[in-house]
Amino acid sequence: MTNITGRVREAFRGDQRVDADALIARLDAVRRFLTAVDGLLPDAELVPAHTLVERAGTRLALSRDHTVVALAGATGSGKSSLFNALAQLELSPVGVRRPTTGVTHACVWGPLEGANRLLDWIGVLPRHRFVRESALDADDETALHGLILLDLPDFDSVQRSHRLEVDRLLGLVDQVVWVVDPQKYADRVIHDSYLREFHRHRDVTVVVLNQADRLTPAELPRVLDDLRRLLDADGLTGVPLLSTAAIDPAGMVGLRGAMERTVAERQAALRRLAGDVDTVVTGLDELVGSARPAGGPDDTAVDGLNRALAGAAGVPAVTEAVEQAYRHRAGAATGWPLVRGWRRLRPDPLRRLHLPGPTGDQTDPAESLVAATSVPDPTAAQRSALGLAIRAVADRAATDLPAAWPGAVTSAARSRLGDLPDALDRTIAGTDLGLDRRPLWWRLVGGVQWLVTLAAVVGLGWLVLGYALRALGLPALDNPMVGQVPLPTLLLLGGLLAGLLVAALTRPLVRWAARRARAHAEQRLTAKVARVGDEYVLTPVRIVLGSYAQARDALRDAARR
Ligand SMILES: Nc1nc2c(ncn2[C@@H]2O[C@H](COP(=O)(O)OP(=O)(O)OP(=O)(O)O)[C@@H](O)[C@H]2O)c(=O)[nH]1
Ligand SMILES: [Mg+2]
Repeated sequence: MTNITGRVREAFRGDQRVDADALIARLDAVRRFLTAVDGLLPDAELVPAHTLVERAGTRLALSRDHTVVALAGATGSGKSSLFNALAQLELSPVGVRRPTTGVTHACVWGPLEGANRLLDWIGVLPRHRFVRESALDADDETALHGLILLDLPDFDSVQRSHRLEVDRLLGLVDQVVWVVDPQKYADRVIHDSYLREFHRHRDVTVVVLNQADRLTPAELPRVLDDLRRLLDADGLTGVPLLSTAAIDPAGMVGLRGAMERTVAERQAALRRLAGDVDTVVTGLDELVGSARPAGGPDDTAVDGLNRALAGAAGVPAVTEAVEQAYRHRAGAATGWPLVRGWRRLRPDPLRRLHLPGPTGDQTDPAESLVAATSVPDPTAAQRSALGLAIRAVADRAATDLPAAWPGAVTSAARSRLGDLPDALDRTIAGTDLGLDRRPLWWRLVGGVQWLVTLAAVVGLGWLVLGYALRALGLPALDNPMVGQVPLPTLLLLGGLLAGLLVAALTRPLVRWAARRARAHAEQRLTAKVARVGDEYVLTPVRIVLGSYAQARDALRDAARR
C-alpha cells in the first residue's frame, strides 16, 4: 500500500509561498473527506480534521492582513523582556518571581480595530491588548504594521492553567518564536513536548537563544551549534536560529528583522494552515490508505446471498406448492369429469400459503404493510445462513480496505436486516407465479373428457331405457350395431374407456408442465428476491464503498501541495 501522504512534502519549504486559493482548495478537500466519512468512521479519529476545518475557516475569514506571532518558552527565558523590547514599551511585566506572565498579552502594530476580532477569537482579554502606534515613531514601525505579537505564559509552568493556555494558543497562532536561554535550551520538555511536535510547521517556526549577553563571545557559537544539533534531532532542520539580548537594543536587530520579513510576506497564516493540513492528512492516511475501492460487491458472494435469501424467503416451499398447484388445477380441468368434483374438494396447495396474492408486477410489494403470505418462517439454520451470506458479501467487498472500513461495510450490509423478512414476504406475495392463465390445452382435453363422458352417459341412458322397456313388456328399442357390438354398449364402454385413456395419457403431460411451471416460478421468485437483496443489502454496501472512494479522492486532493 503506497502512502497517499507520501505526497505531502516533508522537505523544509523555507521561502516557498503558499497560494491562498490552493490552500482553500485543500481545506475544501478535507471538508469533502469529512462529509464522505460522516457516520462511517469513529468520530474520535476525525476531531483534528473537524478542528482544522473550523479553525482555518475562521482564521482566513477574520483577517489575512494580520500576522499573529507568539513568543513561547520556559519560564524566565525572557519572553516578556523580548515582547517589551520589540514594542519598545514596558507592556508585559518582567519579574524575578517565577512564573511572571500568567495571561497572554498582545501588542498590535497598526490600528487595533482590525485586529480586535482576531484577538477576540484568539482569546486575549481586551485589558491585555496594546497598540504600538504613535505619531512619533510611526515611520519606524511601519515595517511591522500588521503584526500581532503575543507574550505567552510559560509552558513548563507549575501552574497547570498556563500550560493549557499555551497549548490552546499554539494551535491558533500563525508563527511561533521559541525562546530559550543558555541554561535551559537543552531541556527535555521543550524538545520532546513542543519543538518535535512542530516539525510540520518548520516554515513558521523561529528559535531564539535569548540572554546571549550572558555568554562570552567564545561560548555563544558553541551553544548555538549545540542547539542547532538538538533542533535537527527534533526534525526542525533549517529553521531560523537567532541569538538575542533583550536588555540590549543591538541584540534585538536580528529578531526584529525576522519579524519584519514575516509581516511583509503575509504568508505565515497560510503556511501555518498548510502545515496543519499536512498534519491532519498524515493522521488520516491510516484510515483511508490508497486501496483501490472495489467496484461493488463480489459476484460469488452475491450469488450466495441470493441463495440464502431465497431459502429464508421460502422460495423452495413456494415453488413446490406451485408444482403441486399446477397438477391440482390441471387435474381439475382435464381429469375425468366424474372425479373432478372430488378433486375440487381438496385444498389448492397455493391457496394454503395464501398465494398468489395480488398478481402481476403492478403491485409494489413495499406498499403492502402486513405480512402477506403464510409461507413458513425461516428456520434457525436458514436465518444463520442468511447472516453468514450477508457477512460474506461485506467481507468480500471490504477485502482491500483499511482496518477502519470493514466494520462500516458490515454495518451497512446488516443495516436493514430487520426489514428483510417483511420485504421478502411482500415480494413473494407480489410475484406473478404464472398460474393465473388456464392453458388452451387444458380446455381442449377438458372438452374431450366432457364429450366422451357425454357419450358414456348417452350409452348408459340408452341401455337403461331399453332395459326398462323390456321389463315393462313394451316393444324393445332397435339397437344399431357397430360390428358385433350394439351402439349403446359401445357408447357406454367406449366413453368410459376413452375417458380413462385420455386421463392416463394426460397425466405425464401434466407432470411435465407442472415441473415447467415450477421452474418458471422459481426463476421469477429468485429474480424478485435478488432485487430485495440488492435494495436491502447491496445498495447500502455500495454506498459505503462509494463513500470510501470519495474519501480517498478527497484526501488525495488535500495532500496535494
Ligand atoms: N541578561 C539578560 N537578562 C534577561 C534577558 N531577557 C530577560 N532577562 C531577565 O530574565 C528574567 C526573566 O525575564 P522575563 O522576561 O520575565 O521572562 P519570561 O520568559 O517572560 O518569564 P515568565 O513570564 O515567567 O514565563 C528577568 O529578570 C529579565 O530581566 C536578556 O536577554 N539578558
Ligand atoms: Mg513573561
